[in-house]
Amino acid sequence: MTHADFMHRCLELAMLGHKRVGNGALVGSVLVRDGKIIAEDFHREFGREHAERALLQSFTGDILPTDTLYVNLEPCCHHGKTLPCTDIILERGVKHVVIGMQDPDSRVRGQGIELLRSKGVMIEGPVLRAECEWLNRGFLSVRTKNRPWITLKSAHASDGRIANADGSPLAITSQEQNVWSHTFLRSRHDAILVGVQTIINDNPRLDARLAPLTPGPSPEGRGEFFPWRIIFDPHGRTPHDAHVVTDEHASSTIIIVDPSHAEKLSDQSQNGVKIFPIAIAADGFVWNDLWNVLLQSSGDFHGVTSILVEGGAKTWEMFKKAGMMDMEVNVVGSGQ
Ligand code: AOF
Ligand code: ZN
Repeated sequence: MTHADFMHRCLELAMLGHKRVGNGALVGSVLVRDGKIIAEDFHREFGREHAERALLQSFTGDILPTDTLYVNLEPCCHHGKTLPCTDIILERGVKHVVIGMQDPDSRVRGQGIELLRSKGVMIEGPVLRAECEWLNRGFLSVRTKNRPWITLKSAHASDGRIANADGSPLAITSQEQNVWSHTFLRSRHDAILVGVQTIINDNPRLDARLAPLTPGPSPEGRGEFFPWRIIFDPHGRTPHDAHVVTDEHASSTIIIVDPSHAEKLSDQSQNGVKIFPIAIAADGFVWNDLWNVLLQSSGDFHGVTSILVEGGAKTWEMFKKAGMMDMEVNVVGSGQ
């Protein structure tokens, strides 16, 4: 087993925190002795212990000077919701740490590494830096650009149509393409965003039901990933019987509405739907206000780090015009 193998395991563990860590980082950690993993853990939930602290708290045996701790993010050295990870690393006598990437958080940014080095801990890395940064692209974006990672996804038939002439929905993509989108797009973002017209036209469920079950931290070990669903609805037109506001996951739905129309949606919050009033300018969001709300924690919502924008055309345009995009995926279907 190599450094890369152990770092891969950190990344697998880190992914189990997806959506649960809110606006925080996805982090996994393993402790290796004589080439074997003897303990592992991950950052399980927003506000809970960080990965390496969770590991060192549950592993109560002695740490040997020859043991190596792997973690895909530089250990933090700040007092946040929990105590600094560097404290427990030093307290427990860990002598060798391998990291995957530097922490972009301004409270850490290299200082965690420096501190541990100054106390005689050997730090190696970054190992698998590109993979580590890719897994945490949302967290990186939040910490460096103050906005989530944004992917625009569109689909059109090979003849260019995105709907039937009368505006009714058109099954553009094949089942295989839909499975792919659910697995590699919907399951890999914290939230899916659409404009209200898409809700009115298509009444979509905006879930990842076609993705294979992913390994999960539940006792059963496997779980279904359920993304946040964000509806951009300036005038409060979301139908009261739409799937996204009536199904069992209604509490994962967020409606962004102009404050002057918020009243129209007030009864929807009974189902757990979150109504976020944000002033809407003529050409779309007041972006700073939008990110302020979507990156912050309030109630059982702890912020998002990545958004998949699924349309429709007006919504894509708004994001494109503002340069609010990191990746664009266009699926070309047969439109049968
Ligand atoms: C680590 N290991 O597992 C994570 C780290 O709000 P807090 O207190 O949770 O702090 C959040 C910051 O802590 C986050 O921005 C990042 O710098 C670091 N996250 N650090 O050593 C972890 N999740
Ligand atoms: Zn930490």
